[in-house]
Amino acid sequence: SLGARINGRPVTFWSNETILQCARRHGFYIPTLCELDDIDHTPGTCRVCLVEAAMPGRDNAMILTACNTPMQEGMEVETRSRKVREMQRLQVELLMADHAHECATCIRHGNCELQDVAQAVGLRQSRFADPALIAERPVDTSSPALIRDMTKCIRCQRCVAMCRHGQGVDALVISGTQHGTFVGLKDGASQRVSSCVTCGQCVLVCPTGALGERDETDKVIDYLYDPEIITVVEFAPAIRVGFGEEFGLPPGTNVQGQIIAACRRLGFDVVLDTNFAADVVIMEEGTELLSRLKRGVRPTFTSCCPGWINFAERHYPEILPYLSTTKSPQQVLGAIAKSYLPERMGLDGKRIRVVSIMPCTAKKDEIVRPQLVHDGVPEIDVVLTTREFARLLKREGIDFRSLEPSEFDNPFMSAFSGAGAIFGTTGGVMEAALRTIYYVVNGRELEQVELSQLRGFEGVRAATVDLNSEIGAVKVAMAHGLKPTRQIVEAVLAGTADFDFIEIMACPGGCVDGGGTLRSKKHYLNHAQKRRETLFAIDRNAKARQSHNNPQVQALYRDFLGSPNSEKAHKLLHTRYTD
Ligand code: HC1
Ligand code: SF4
Repeated sequence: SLGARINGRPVTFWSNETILQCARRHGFYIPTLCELDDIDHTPGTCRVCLVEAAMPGRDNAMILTACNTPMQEGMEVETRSRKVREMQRLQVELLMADHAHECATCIRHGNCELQDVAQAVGLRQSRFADPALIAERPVDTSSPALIRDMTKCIRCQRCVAMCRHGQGVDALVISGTQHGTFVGLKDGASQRVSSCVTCGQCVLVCPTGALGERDETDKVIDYLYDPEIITVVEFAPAIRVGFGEEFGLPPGTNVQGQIIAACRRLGFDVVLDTNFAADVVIMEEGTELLSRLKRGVRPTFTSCCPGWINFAERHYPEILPYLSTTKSPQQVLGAIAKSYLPERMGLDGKRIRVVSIMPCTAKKDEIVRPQLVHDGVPEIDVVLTTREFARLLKREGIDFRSLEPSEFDNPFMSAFSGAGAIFGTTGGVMEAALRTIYYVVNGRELEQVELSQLRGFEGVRAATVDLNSEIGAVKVAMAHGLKPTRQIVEAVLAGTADFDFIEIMACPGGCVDGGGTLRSKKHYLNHAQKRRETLFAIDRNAKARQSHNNPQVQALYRDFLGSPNSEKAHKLLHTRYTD
């Protein structure tokens, strides 16, 4: 390693190490905004990371962006000189020139990276704000899931990088010129009809309120305070292991009990678990898979992830016949909460509204699919992302950390097996399915229920699992993130992939890092790992680890559906796709 100085202190650096990387490694703070280490993004567009750097033998120091300038032998870097601080402050003030000053009403209130950096550089004025410039920039509200408000965009291009390089969807482009530059959708499309699949990964990295979910907390509050309405709530497998972070708890803390307590405090009449519906999905999808294998139809793709469904429909319609027809757990829960539940509980089904709390933005798209709305009645009435659920608690004055954990008490639709719990992480659906398929074909349980070869974090994983029966071994694969998904889909279409069953999750890591989770600026994949470990622990401690051993699932089939894939099950729990 080579030698230089930062703020007068000798430092070593590696070849090609940037000033920012070297400074960070030695504990010097340089404010940044557009830069995002997690995705290796250093476009140098915000120019907040300015430093003064002098080279040996040169008299005049230069002002440089630290994020994309390499260290050099003998370089003398100043990060805190008065000149540097004034320049950084001016850069942020210039960013404010065409940024809508609507902080109090912004979706990012209290959690905005632009505000944080303005504070970090000591900005106390905004002299150049120009309402005319701001008014020229577009706001796209055409999608049920995502709102794109370019009056808040600071052109950091993190979203473009995430969509293009992270997800490989490439729906976003830099549009316009000069003042009019903003991030648009390809071919000038609106959000609703673009190639975007509403996975929400771009939202996770947006530093401001430019990208966000459609806020539907008001709709839920309307339901909660309407005495005519019976409010039913469900929450996703991944919610319980990520939600505590919003309230300062470590990533991966299991707050299931506090979420149940919070739902009761909010006034929901019936609190259900999406995990229960995940168990039902395994019964349906597992049975469907076996019948397809017997007919020699392969592969079968999972169908629970709506970002994946959007991707298949918009980018690879030829693949649609290979998708399982089983609805997602969210929709399965909605469908039976409006049919089976009222029958069991003696409720008026027409008065029921189902609210679904999901770590996902594409779930908002899913509920308005025409296939999932019957005579104008949707199966699910509102989806709240993790972020909106946190907002709802704040709006209703509920102090989450002080809540005593509570337990589910619904005897029909809240119990879950370990298999249902692990749906929230990549590979979980596959593992859950294999436990049940093994039982169905052999009449006895798979002994080794944790399939360690399915538990890696690589983009695509494959395994062969011996079913010890006439079906023989099944070849399975998992992909998470849309870039690996594209690879596997193209291999299937080209006839070069040899698989029976393929699990797809559109978000890297699966739902534990879904596009509706809390926006954590840094290290979010690291958080996803911790959330996933807790899901595995929930599975290990579960009374039943297989979906078919969930007593409430058994009762649902005995008392209502008949058998998996029965005519009634088909009508209620299966769907179709459109190209
Ligand atoms: Fe998911 Fe699913 S696991 S899609 O990843 O199949 O969102 O958590 O709820 O529906 O169960 C999300 C999570 C979630 C569905 C289930
Ligand atoms: Fe790309 Fe997903 Fe963002 Fe759409 S939601 S622009 S697909 S990253």
